[in-house]
Amino acid sequence: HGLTTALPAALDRGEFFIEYQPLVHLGDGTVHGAEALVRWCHPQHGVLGPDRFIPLAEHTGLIVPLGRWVLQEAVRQARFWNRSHSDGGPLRINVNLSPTQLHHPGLVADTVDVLERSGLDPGALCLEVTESALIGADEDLLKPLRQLAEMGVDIALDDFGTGYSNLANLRRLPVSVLKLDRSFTQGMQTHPVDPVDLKIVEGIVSLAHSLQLAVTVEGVETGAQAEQLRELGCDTAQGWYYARPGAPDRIHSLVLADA
Ligand code: G
Ligand code: G
Ligand code: MN
Ligand code: NA
Repeated sequence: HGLTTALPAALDRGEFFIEYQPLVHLGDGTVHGAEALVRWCHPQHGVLGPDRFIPLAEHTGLIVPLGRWVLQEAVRQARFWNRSHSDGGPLRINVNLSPTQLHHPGLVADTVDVLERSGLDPGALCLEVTESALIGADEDLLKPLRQLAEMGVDIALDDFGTGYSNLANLRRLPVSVLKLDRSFTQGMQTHPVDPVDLKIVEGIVSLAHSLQLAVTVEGVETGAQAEQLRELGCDTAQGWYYARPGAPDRIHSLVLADA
């Protein structure tokens, strides 16, 4: 595969860049943080989304150095935002971790190193792991996440609700945030909203809160969805209704606008 063989040189040449999508508080619409989403500016094919190359990078192992670069870059960016604006609590930065990164023995040391060199408060970092990556996870896999959580790093379960995980299992995971999958948000768009969908989201939120987990909703595209999800008790949201993923300056101006 042409893209696969081009990946290592692309990393050396600096062809990857990061877009940031804001996460907002559903209560008052202020910015809570941003999720880092990597893109590849390919010299022939133009800008490629992560769906085009993350699976290839996973397969070849390049995801480890690429993921380290994303983490370093996103943390540096968050540190910059927080240096110029710190009242109202630090802006959070969310970074996705793929299963190979989760299994990589250097995960904790690399993360500690990136945080120390940037000076970012570990509590301002949230690592997103998909629900499916943690299904059936044993203690060996959970230990690094536990160590990171003990340092104050938040761990989020991404795409929650799609992985058929045992809800009782949530108790033993070192997770502090559930990111409710976009499909639930889409369910809040029908008129009238399906009462079963409402009950399901209500149930997830109540379980999450009883376990001291925050709930983030993904894929909010309309004000009606935002309002419905706020009424259901969700804490933070992300989606095109607020902003598409974009350049870091945009997050900076949104935060300054809140101040
Ligand atoms: O906007 P979007 O097409 O950017 O992202 C699609 C998916 O790609 C996201 O759901 C996310 O899980 C994944 N993704 C984006 N950036 C990264 C990254 O830096 N590392 C990993 N492992 N996945 C990412
Ligand atoms: O990590 P994850 O898979 O959740 O990444 C979020 C993905 O969802 C990215 O590909 C991003 O571009 C996409 N996305 C973000 N907001 C919206 C939205 O409001 N609607 C839709 N359809 N996709 C979104
Ligand atoms: Mn994510
Ligand atoms: Na997701």
